[in-house]
Amino acid sequence: MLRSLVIALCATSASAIWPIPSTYTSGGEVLWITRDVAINYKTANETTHGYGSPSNNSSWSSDIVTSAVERTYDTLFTKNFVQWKFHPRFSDYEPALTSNSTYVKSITLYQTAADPSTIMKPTAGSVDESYTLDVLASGEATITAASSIGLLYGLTTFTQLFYECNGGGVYTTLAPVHITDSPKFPWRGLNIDTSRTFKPMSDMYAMVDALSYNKMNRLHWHITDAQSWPLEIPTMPELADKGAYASFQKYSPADVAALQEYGALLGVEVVMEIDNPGHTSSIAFAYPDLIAAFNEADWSSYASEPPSGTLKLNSTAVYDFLERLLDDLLPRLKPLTSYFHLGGDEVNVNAYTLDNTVGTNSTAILQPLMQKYMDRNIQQVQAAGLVPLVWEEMLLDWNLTLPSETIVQTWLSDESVAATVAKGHKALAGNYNFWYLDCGQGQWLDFYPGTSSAEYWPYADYCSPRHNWRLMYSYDPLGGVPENSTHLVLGGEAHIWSEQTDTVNLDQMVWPRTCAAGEVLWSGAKDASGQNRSQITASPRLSEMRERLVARGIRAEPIQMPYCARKPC
Ligand code: CP6
Repeated sequence: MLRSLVIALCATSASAIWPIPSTYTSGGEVLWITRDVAINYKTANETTHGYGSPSNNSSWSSDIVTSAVERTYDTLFTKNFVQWKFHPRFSDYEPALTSNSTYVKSITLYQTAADPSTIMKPTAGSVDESYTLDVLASGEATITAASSIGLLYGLTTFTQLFYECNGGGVYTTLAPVHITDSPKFPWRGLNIDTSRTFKPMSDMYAMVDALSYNKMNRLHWHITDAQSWPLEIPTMPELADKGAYASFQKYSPADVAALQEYGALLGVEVVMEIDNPGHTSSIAFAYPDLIAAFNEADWSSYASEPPSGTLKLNSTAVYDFLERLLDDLLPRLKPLTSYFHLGGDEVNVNAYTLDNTVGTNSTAILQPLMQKYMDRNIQQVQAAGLVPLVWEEMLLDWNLTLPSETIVQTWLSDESVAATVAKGHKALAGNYNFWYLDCGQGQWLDFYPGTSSAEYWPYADYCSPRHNWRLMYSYDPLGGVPENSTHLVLGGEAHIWSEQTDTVNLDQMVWPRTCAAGEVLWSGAKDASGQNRSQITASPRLSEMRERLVARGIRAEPIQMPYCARKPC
């Protein structure tokens, strides 16, 4: 009696799937699993591919499944260590491996439809990411999905059912398991800033890994900004030669392409942003004539962050520059993405008083010039076959007319998502009061000559305190959006603006807090009964997710003491 109660408790607390699936039932039977388990891949036309001999067609979809299968073995047997299971407080139940133990006999992957040709650039909504997962007590496991991405997600969930045993071996106590699962939102992203601080490519790959563990599918790469230009543009080598922080802190075309490919295999589309016309003063190191109001001393009159500087708004030289830049970049990105982010945030009209092609801060004069400027950029992005994104200011503050397919990324207020969809546009959520990971890092402006009263500068106040996972978890991208417009909310992104985040603290700054955003985006902010999801039941699951991330090489910070992580304290 006591023992079955303990097992039941253990089974409940161990069903720590993150993000939580749409439906989930489990039992209390033990199954062990070894590297000998066969994983078979059956496609719609009934071809069976055994692991190790995947289809001889070289289509991407079988590469997605093949690499997912390889990672599944690796994860289950070498990256599955949960530290607190070794504490006496949790030694209540560990199954004994005996000669009668039941093993997982086979894992069969059924793909019920052919992958769309866009599978490697999963345009929001175009790839069916759903899956069902069954693990029978007899040891047969099946994952069924319409796409190879669904199979990948099913395998990701499968690995989360298993634990490394204190005495050796890998087991689940949850059989039989039945899961059906599909995402609430098609766009589930992280925005990473590599201009304020450089991130080595190994960090970028690690972010893709961690996103994939959370069934997140977009890495928004805010690659350039005012402080440095680390992106190599072969037709304009001076941009990065002069604009990068250091010659060894640049991203080559091969780096970009390799990250795109790596992401595509893990279901993560890399979406690149070249922020402009604001946030561009790093261009002045190579092309000073294109930039107005680049002023380190009096930056605060012209920008929300030093150094100020903006691409001139009414300049044929700037137009030529933008055309060359996008001509170089977009065709290279196109094979593995459907999107390009054109920025447009935080443009300070006062910068244009120092722009010799404009010479005024009158919005009546600036607005049509901004429309023309953005029209040119958007047309080039669309001509390259990509869907443009812009920050919300272009629509909601500048009141630009944008093609209907343009995706508007909101960040400024609780009303921004509703205001965007009210104008008929698709929106991304990510209010800075909830999903900015950099808030609460304190003052960093002391070195700027224009910041004469750094002690009192209120910057820290409009982005503080630090947003813990619970606050992030309480954010609903659909807040304030009328029922008949929710389809326009594609999802959202957490943001790691990186003034004070580099390779040393990146993992801790992003994980596991971004898991909270990931669950909101995959599972929805509300549970099946329409209530906000409980942080109390999420907490032990997130603690386990954090353990998994650490086991898989991500230095995610703890959200709880091991003593309390699996049971209430
Ligand atoms: N850089 C860029 C930033 C921010 C934005 N864009 C930002 C603004 C306010 C806060 C944090 C970050 N650092 N390019 C806003 C989209 Cl609180």
